[in-house]
Amino acid sequence: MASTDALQQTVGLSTGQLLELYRRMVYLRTYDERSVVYHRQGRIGTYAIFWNHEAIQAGATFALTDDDWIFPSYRESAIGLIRGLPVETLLQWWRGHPSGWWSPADWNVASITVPIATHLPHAAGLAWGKKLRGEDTVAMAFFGDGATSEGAFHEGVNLAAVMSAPVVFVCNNNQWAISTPIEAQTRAESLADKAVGYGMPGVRVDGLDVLAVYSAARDAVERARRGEGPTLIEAVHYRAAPHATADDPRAYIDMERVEEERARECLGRYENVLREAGLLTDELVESTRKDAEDLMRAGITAAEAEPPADPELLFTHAYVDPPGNMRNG
Ligand SMILES: Cc1ncc(C[n+]2csc(CCOP(=O)(O)OP(=O)(O)O)c2C)c(N)n1
Ligand SMILES: [Mg+2]
Repeated sequence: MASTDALQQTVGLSTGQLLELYRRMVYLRTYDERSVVYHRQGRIGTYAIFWNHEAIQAGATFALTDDDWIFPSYRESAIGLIRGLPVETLLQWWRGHPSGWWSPADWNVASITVPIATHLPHAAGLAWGKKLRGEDTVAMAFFGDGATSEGAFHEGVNLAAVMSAPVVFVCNNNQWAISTPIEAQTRAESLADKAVGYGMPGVRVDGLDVLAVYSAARDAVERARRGEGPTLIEAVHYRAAPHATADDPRAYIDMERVEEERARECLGRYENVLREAGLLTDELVESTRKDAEDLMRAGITAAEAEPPADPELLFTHAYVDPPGNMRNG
């Protein structure tokens, strides 16, 4: 079919790859929607919703190999799914259970980072270290618009540039940092412009267009592997869900705008692209969603079957010499 050829030529992906990208978006979407339900049912704790961020997460990571490292923030908490990290492990993280932590080197997925931007120097350091060892590993770090105001953003991005470290910095510009709008965050016209000051390319893409995000990430990964250093990608969209389950955005966001954004959501948009190219059928949509739902159901069952953690663990790694009032007996 002509439109299939055109699509494949534009982005350079095979039919199988285009559908794998779709599958990853559906898995992320399903994980997110089910997690909000599990939170309401009291089965997981406070949860950071990433509904409509799937194009950024699936698109950018699609440019990586499994040897490359991913550094997620809480907004990309489920990114490990892409590498095969078990759903129950990710759900246990939100349940505050120790089995929700994994060894980053097992999956090349760093720990989920809550302190804003603190993982950017880690990504720069890992990538620089790999380069010194002669490995061609790339590190991809995710963070938000608000993170670009943090000192650790400056430190991580500048270090990566100075060392020509192979890092792809992916800024999810959803235009809100909880209740702080982008206008109050920066006077810069775009966040991609900040790259100029560090001496690296800055690219601005539509964060709801999974193929545009993928293309920008692929170029950045190739550049990094050629030894030409880091790139800053700004993926622009608009937060179409509360910051987290503990947030009530009605206090600060125009909900009509949010409804408009929800109508433009990224998964339906990619489904339309695939349908127009003759690649997606109703049966495939149904079976992909069902597989994702089954995986989630099995994941929450496995998570809940795990015995509760020993509360003493809270202190196990906190002190070399526990103070007297914390010692047993
Ligand atoms: C160092 C630090 N300061 C403050 C916070 C509290 N906090 C949690 S999320 C958030 C907003 C971050 O917004 P942004 O970087 O745009 O990411 P988004 O949540 O929109 O994906 C803040 C300030 C934190 N987690 N870490
Ligand atoms: Mg934000």
